[in-house]
Amino acid sequence: MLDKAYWKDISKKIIATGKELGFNDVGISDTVINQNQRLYKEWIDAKNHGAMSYLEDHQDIKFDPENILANTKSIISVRLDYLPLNENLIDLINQKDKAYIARYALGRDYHKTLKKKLNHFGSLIESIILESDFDFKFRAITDSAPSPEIEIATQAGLGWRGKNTLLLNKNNGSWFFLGELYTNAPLVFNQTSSTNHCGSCSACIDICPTQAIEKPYYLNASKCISYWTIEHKGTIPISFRKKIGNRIYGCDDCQIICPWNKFAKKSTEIDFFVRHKLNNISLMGCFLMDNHRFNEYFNGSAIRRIGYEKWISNVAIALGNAGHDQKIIDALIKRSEDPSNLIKEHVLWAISEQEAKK
Ligand code: B12
Repeated sequence: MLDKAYWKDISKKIIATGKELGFNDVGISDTVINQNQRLYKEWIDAKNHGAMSYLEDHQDIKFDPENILANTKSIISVRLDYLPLNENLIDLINQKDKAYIARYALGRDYHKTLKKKLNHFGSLIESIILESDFDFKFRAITDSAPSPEIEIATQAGLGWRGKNTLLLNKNNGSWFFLGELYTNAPLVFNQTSSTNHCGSCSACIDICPTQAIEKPYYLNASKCISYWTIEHKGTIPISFRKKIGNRIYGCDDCQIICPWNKFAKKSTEIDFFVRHKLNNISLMGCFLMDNHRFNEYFNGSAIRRIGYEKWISNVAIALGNAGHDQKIIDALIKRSEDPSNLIKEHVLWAISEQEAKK
């Protein structure tokens, strides 16, 4: 029989192993994760999820770990920092001829990196426990199954839920991904939950270009630029197009402005290093890519998942928002008869925006 002292020792070894493996933080959460289930349901009922129907479908299963792994006894939560560079991001958002791409997507698709690292972590834990004859089972998750990742990370002591709804950490800000290992091992949980340090600050709420953070800790996803430029498949409503500015893939404003991100560290994970100078790329360069080049360029990147039509449509909106430039108008006109209705519609809007600035 393995006693509590054994699992306490193993838990410490697991945390140390995770950090050696390159995770920036590791904690262990209780399996009772349903405290916010009622709020989640209210959020869904109010239709904040837009067309992300999976969030609605998961509402009854997301908060019971048994749905992820039978006989779950603990959840290991990890943090992996992704910020590749120290840059003036406010400046970049204001350079209207440049594209702004969410910083999480400048390198390799994080799902691939985290999943691989988590599975490796799980197999290392297996070898630590091996001698005890315990039949260790685990399942690695990062955004890949219905898991309330921020709730779990909070309970594991990795930070607190910020007013922008993201997990914040006093020494590391919020530029990181979360992932979990659901396990059947009775590991020793973190006992001290982090205190909230948002105080009276409302910088994230005030800066959001679309007022998507309707109140502290409450984001209406169907107003979020990240939703419109990544998750939503069809036409972007006219009312959002100007507010999107030059953000062609995701949005980071609520992180850029967060005072705790002054303490964020640059990522050392090679997979997240910038590819193809995407941190500072011109909108025209993005617009002139053909389908083949798009697929080649974004091979292994999260950006490829939105597909070429959406990419060009997003870039067209940003070109419509750029300063008046005849070269932009000429390039847009060349695509104004595009066989894709999605592209055509956004291109025509962009032309009219550019013409109006003449
Ligand atoms: C769907 C989703 C989105 C949606 C909706 C985001 C949202 N805030 O709900 C969209 C597409 C908009 C999105 C955008 C982004 N996302 Co996202 N997203 C998710 C995903 C898959 C599910 C989140 C979810 O369930 N939302 C539904 C709502 C109801 O859940 P919620 O915000 O957790 O709501 C709770 C709180 O509001 C709380 N609550 C309500 N009232 C109160 C009051 C108080 C006082 C408190 C404390 C709490 C509280 O209760 C609710 C129920 O749990 C998670 C991964 C995961 N499986 O958890 C990643 C995740 C949250 N996203 C992530 C990232 C990186 C982003 C972006 C930064 C990407 C980008 N640059 O474009 C933006 C940030 C936008 C933002 N401010 O949230 C990371 C966040 C890491 C971190 N540091 O926290 C996650 C964890 C993915 C990961 N594995 O790393 N995302």
